[in-house]
Amino acid sequence: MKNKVFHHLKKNKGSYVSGESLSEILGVSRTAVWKHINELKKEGYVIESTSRKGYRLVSGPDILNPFEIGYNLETKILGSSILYFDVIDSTNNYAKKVASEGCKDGTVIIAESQIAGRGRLGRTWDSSDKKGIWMSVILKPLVAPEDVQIITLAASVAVVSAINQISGIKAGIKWPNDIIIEGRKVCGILTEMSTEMEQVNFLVIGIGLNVNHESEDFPSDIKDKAISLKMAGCRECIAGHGNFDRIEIIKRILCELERIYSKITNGTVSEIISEWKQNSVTLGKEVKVSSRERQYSGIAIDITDEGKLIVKCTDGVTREISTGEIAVKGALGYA
Ligand code: BT5
Repeated sequence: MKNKVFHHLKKNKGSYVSGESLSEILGVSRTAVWKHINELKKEGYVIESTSRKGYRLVSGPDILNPFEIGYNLETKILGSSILYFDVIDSTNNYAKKVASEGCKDGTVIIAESQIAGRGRLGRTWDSSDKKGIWMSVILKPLVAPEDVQIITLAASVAVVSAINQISGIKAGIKWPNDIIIEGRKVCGILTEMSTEMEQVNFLVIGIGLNVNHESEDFPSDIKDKAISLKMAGCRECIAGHGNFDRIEIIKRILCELERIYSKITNGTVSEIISEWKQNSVTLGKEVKVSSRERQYSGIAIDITDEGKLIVKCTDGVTREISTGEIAVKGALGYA
């Protein structure tokens, strides 16, 4: 009921709604309405009330309230269920747990901070409290395990597109799925899956996006290579208090991810590849590839329909790289 009160206040975009009309619409007493308003105020919502005009939503707290994310969310599957934590070890860990217990397709796990945020290959992901978006999306696609790479690429395209729509900032994708602004990493994606007999049971797409960090919020070991949307600027797009609205960004990412994910189900995967290429900061560049076996240098010339990077190596051989790390040569050397 508290959520419904919020929705009606939000719908009226800063105008007053009388206690009487709220009680009529929601079918509860005016005292009950008043109680829910007080609960919202306790959570940090600023709601003006006057006895003549009623209630007016002025602003909300900077927390990722699931009912705010769900408000007018224009998706069919993603965000069908949103589980929210103040602190968690890792949203990917929790996502894998609930997915293996049988949760809804499109369930999203979100946390304000992670104490054991994970990157790939056992690396850590810095997840400062309330500064970023640390979330995992559970998908149950009807694809074979070898086709999962394309969904990871789809996720990076969705994040780049959401960043651009919200902030006007043009981020780029470093293969396979690091998202980069001004040569620094703003977002990392960790895709994990459970498979059985050549079939994917579920997929967890973990997205870590730095949003409202100042440079000093990053630990010293990544200070020179990490950036947030706030640091990247675009002042006119930032809400009055100087921060980006993390809820609007989450909603946009979920919408974009669903838009791009639908290309897998309706067989237009080539469009994902083409969007990825348009946003790539890797193709056409000199790269160094480190795989488990050895290192190669060369030019990244293309990606395959499955998302493998094609590198024309300095030894004359053209190789398709499916795993491993790459460093891309830019103005300041390889990064
Ligand atoms: C990634 O790994 O980039 C995937 C990161 C995925 C994080 C999300 S948050 C929600 C979900 N739950 C989780 O537990 N994880 C996912 P990788 O390519 O291995 O990059 C890791 C490296 O990036 C680290 O070794 C650092 O050098 C650097 N790094 C760590 N935290 C960073 C941050 N906040 N911003 C930029 N770079 C960071």
